[in-house]
Amino acid sequence: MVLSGGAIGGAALGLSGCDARPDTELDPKSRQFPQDFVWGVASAAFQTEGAQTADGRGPSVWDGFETLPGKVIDGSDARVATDSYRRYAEDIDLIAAAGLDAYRFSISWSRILPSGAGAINPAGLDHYSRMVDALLAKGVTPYATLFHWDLPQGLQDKGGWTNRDTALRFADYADALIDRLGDRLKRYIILNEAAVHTVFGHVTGEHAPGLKNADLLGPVIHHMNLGQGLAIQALRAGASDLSIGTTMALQPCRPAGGSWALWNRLASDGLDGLWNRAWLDPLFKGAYPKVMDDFLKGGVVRDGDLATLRQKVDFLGVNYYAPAYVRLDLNAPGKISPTPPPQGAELDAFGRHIDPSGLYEVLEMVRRDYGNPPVLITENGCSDPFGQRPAVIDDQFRIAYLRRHLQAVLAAREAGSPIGGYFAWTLLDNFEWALGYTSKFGLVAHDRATGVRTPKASYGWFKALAASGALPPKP
Ligand code: GCO
Repeated sequence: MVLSGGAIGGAALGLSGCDARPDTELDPKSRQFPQDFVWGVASAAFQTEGAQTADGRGPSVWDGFETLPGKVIDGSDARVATDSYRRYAEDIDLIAAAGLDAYRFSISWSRILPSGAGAINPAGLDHYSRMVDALLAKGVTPYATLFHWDLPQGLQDKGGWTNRDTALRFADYADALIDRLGDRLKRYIILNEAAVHTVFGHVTGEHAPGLKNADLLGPVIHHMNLGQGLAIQALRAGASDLSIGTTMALQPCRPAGGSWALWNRLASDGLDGLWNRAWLDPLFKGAYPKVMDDFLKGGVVRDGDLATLRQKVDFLGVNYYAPAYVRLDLNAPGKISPTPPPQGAELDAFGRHIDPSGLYEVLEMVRRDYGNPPVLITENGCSDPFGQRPAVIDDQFRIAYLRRHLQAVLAAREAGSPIGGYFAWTLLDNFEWALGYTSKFGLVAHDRATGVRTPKASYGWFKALAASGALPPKP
């Protein structure tokens, strides 16, 4: 998920376009990934599990949100989704049959602590324990995300991430996980795309919890960063042999051109601060970028917090889909409005620019500005054209998208970025948040009527790639 003109209405407003940028086909010297490169697929609990009342799970913010009229465009919900809570063994078989090394999934906080705090639900832990065992039995390494946007409703009722206490409860949740799973589950991703949850959930209202208040940006950003720091500490206290990272939706932020280009540059720098650096700077430097000053007034950051935010991570997870194009708009929240990509740019189903050079650009930013940490690409992929139509099984457009972005990964590695793995988003067509089931990102189609899973051409292509580690050239 990324910030885009289409997603928050900029394109619909017919805003002025950006200066044209040539589309790129990055050209790495070698097409060979190293032997130990990690090939995987990624998913998220709410988008796949279904079984929303099974085994004592409590409600999450998305359970209520998805039932509100108009919030999910096809009127659908995730009560069944891909039924992966029950059918996880089939999913794991598909991953193993593709010869993949790793599966990134997320744990539902409200299965472990049904109201977000208080009594632990052992049946929830049992589920993930069985899943971890099933993965390990097939030789697939589990990577568990702790928070993929499904905050327990009980915590939202007390203010959710606007309330500092949520950060402390997040650490309790991490503690419960490490205690039960830490002997076998060694790889953790703390937050998934906190910027998306912050902006879509608290400013534009397109995602749960559906709030629309730009004043919440500061507290939500800080409390998520604080929760992340505390959760990392809790995990490390529980086991000493973990690999811990966090996943961000990094996007190059590009200004609209034309006569307002200089002003628009202010907007794109501002968005870069809020979207990318408000998360990277605290983690790697123990500080907030200047753009956060106004948002963090009033004692949100307490003494000692910045030291907690700065943690050693074993890797940074980078999710990349498309660049963001913006312009200055004095009437918009944060004075930033999305704007369409350059005229003539190649677009994806969301109307976003398909631009692998943007992935190269954010990887270069991480290398240059943040001490060149180990990186995993924890999500990258593209959707079928929108609509209720059946999945495209011969999905050559997806193969082309993956291939071109993997070229950017190879090029960034050659420039010196230690990128150790790539997780395609996603295994199965699933519940795409506010787009319901109209947007399909899977390497495998999922028939909602029968539950049948049908591999697409991209599944076979990715399987061959994982086996050889050699990226095929442009056909
Ligand atoms: C994300 C999301 C996914 C989306 C994907 C496609 O982290 O962005 O994990 O939930 O499905 O991005 O929009």
